[in-house]
Amino acid sequence: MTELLIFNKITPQMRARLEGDFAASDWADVDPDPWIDAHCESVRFILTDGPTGVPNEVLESLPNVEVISNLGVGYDGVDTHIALARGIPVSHTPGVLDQEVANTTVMLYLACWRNFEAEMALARTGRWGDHGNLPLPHSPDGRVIGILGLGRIGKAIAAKLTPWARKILYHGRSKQDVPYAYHPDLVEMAAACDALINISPGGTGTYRLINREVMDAIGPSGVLINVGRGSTVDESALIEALEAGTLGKAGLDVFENEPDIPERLRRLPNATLLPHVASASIETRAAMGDLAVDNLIAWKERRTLITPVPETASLLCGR
Ligand code: A2R
Repeated sequence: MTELLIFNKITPQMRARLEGDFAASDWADVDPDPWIDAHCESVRFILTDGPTGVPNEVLESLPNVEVISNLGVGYDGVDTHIALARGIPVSHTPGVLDQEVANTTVMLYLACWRNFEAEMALARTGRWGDHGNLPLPHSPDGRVIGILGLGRIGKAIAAKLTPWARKILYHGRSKQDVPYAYHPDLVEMAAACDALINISPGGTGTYRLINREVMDAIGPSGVLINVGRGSTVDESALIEALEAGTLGKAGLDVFENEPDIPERLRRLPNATLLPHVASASIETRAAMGDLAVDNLIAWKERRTLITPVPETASLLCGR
């Protein structure tokens, strides 16, 4: 009988580790209704990731779930209100991906300013000679960089982008003891910076926080980078702003309806696009996979979690 139900795609290394400790099934491989009828009582553990999440109706049909392990730091696909109400603690994988996401952000930042997607495409066409070089872009040097979400990853991004920054600003719900300038108002920070980087969590609190007003404030010579969640940016307003040139450029790793990227966005020469790969190196994904599996094993062996999410941490008190 299945103890562990897996919703996301996992690496062979993760599967090898899990097979030693759990009887597991993949949700993608089962015929949902008959499978639930046969196995609903036996499932005690769930593994998923941020974008995949756990459908509430499936969770509802599994009465004996004890824990949900989320691969990745963002867990906006898991309804933590329902998990808390059911007494199900949730874990995630913070910390181990900070440097890799910051690496990707630096590459996206530089690629955006220097128009690398178009430059690389031109180099590959074989028409460089006929076409000549593209118009000169502005330099990434000496910029005022604003960070929305100066948490673990935001701080790693700030450190890695320091060589290009004349000044670093940040916005969040609270001021921190850091050597960067706090801006309690997001629109005001957007107006003050050359590049705004989003690395805040997804979910209702940040839903479309980067709206038309924020994009207008970044302005026609400014850059928006999104390595947080697609839901934080109003994607329709973003496409309109990039088409009209009221926002200069965008560098995007995340989108509203992944894996679909709207065709209008894909056609834009002033958008640099990545398929949600900010943490996607062999080493970092291995560390994230290990931590996600370690959390499941910690629960099975000791009824505790190594890296619980704050919303359900109270369920672990006294363990
Ligand atoms: O608001 P604060 O002072 O608690 O700062 C947090 C900020 N944040 C927000 N800022 C503005 N409006 C909000 N509604 C809001 N909610 C949270 O985001 C904090 O500085 C930052 C999140 O930092 P950490 O919790 O350390 O998360 P981490 O590991 O940096 O990952 C951030 C996100 C993930 O949730 C995934 O969506 C993505 O990066 O991979």
